[in-house]
Amino acid sequence: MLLNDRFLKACLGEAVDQTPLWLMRQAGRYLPEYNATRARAGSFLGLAKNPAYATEVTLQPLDRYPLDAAILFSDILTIPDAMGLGLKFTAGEGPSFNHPLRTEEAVKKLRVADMDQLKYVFDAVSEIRKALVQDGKQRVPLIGFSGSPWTLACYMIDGSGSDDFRHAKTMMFSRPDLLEHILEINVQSVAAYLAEQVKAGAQALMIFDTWGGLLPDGWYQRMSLAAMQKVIALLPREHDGRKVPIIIFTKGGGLWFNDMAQIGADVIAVDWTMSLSRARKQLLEINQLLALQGNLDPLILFSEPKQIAAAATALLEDLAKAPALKSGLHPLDGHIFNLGHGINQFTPPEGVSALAETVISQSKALRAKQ
Ligand code: 1CP
Repeated sequence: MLLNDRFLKACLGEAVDQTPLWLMRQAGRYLPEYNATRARAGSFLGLAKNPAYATEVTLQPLDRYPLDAAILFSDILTIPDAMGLGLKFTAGEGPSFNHPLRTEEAVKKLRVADMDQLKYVFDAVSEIRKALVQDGKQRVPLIGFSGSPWTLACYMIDGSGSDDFRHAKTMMFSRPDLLEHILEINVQSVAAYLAEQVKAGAQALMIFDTWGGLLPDGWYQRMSLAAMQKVIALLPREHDGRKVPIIIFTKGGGLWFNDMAQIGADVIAVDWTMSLSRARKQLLEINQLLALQGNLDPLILFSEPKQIAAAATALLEDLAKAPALKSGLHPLDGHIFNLGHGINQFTPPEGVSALAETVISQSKALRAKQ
């Protein structure tokens, strides 16, 4: 029933005809049609909390580019919002919370998010699934997502975006018991949230650990990785007779790549600090046969189309020279092309067309060579 299942196949380490492509934050402010819908919705939250608008913007990048997956249009901050922290978006300043967790009393009052408060997200998932169907067939699979327990804790404690998440890290160093209490509640919330997304129709799941890279070695494993491992252990691995692949992403986590490979995920998304050939070799060394996702520097998309094409080609050629994940596969199999982080809001939309054309043509040409 899936017209295009390249993305799911690549996640599970199966052979494909060309490398699947999607982009973190593929729906968003770099697209004029997104800005037009957001203006109609009145605000970011008005958009994200309305399943009809969320569906509309989820499909926008798929109508413009030949992408191989859709990602639910929502935000990682929906969970702390449902916990009662009071999410607001101030124009030009980004998200913030009215009630950040700054005292022991506030931390002890925190409860697992009520899934009824997040019904608008699950409604969006089922509406997007329906909208993806064309002539009785689903165009591409739908990815559901959540922030990691640690990354959510960063926003919950600091109360907004930050360069260093000073309050979250101060709590970690001075009162690790309080942070661990928050993380435990986040683990339960994230697992319930992702499981509900699967029930509503999400066909793969991604956990965004955007701020894991702020942690010292040792603390990362204890505070971020361990919590993601607990989430993964709680998740359904199959739905409707199909496997539901899990993708994990720690921005700045290259040093911990081998640790990340051992917590039960199917795919590791890497940022641009590590080459895919090196990542593939490390996976084979430790015999963890996970797929890879990534990892073009998103700022490449500000260059000329020729330069974008050269960078994407170089990335594919690097992986094509690495050993295959399993015998019988091409080295390019078991890879989902993506950026190393979300697409920048000022990206010229034409840059993405150059990228998509190159990924299709070069990943086919390199496969034909062997
Ligand atoms: O004004 C606007 O229109 C808001 C911009 C915006 C968008 C388009 C925000 C606010 N969130 C989103 C959507 C979003 N966020 C998606 C779905 C879109 C898609 O992928 O197509 C996803 C997956 C996210 C995830 C997200 N939100 C992350 C993790 C991924 C990453 O990029 O690192 C994080 C850290 C957030 C928090 C957040 N939400 C929005 C902003 C501006 C931020 C960053 C805040 C900060 O740290 O300063």
